[in-house]
Amino acid sequence: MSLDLPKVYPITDTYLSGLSHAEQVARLIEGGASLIQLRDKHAAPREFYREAASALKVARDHHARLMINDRVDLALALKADGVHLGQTDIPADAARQLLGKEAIIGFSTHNIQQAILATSFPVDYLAFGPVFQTATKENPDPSTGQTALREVRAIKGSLPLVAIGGITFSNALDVLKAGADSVAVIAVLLGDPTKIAENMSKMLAATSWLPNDRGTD
Ligand code: TZP
Ligand code: MG
Repeated sequence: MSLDLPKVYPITDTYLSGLSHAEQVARLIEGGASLIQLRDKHAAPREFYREAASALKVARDHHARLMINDRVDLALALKADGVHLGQTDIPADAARQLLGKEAIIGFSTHNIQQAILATSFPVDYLAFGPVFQTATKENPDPSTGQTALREVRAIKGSLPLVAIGGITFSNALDVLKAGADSVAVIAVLLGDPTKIAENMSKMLAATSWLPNDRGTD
């Protein structure tokens, strides 16, 4: 069955927010988040494991789903809901073998060729971007723009599509109209740690104009 993706898919960032992953998850859930990705490019695996375990407790208490960026081993050990893989992480079929068929596996793509290739992988959603310029990711691929996002929409079949990179309150709806099923966001939600819940619910409101199951108009 196709993954039921919420319109807004927040990703944690401890540098940007200055908060633990668990605290970010608590505030994002307060603002209405139901699927959250833990991303940490700096913490040692042991530290990320400990932090992710606390964050998972918060998520479970509120029936939210939690994804782990990059680390299939952590996702497996913690029984997280799934893993988000990049182009240099272990292959999706190996991750699927380890995590099983119930796990959610997401996969990052940065151009149309990568997206075409990924349609044959055992993944539950494709991420595509950065659609716009982003200051959050180190050494990002070139911005794709919305035309490329439309191209990906045309080739992706029924695979849910997550747009990422530079998404704001003002461009999120356009990105959904261009073909994304969901927007993954970091800076716009976490830049001001006192406003995480408020900004999360504002982003949900900004993206609520299209029905979840909109057709292929
Ligand atoms: N992958 C592509 S862009 C990006 C990642 C992880 C960062 C997105 O962050 P922001 O702050 O929403 O631009
Ligand atoms: Mg990665």
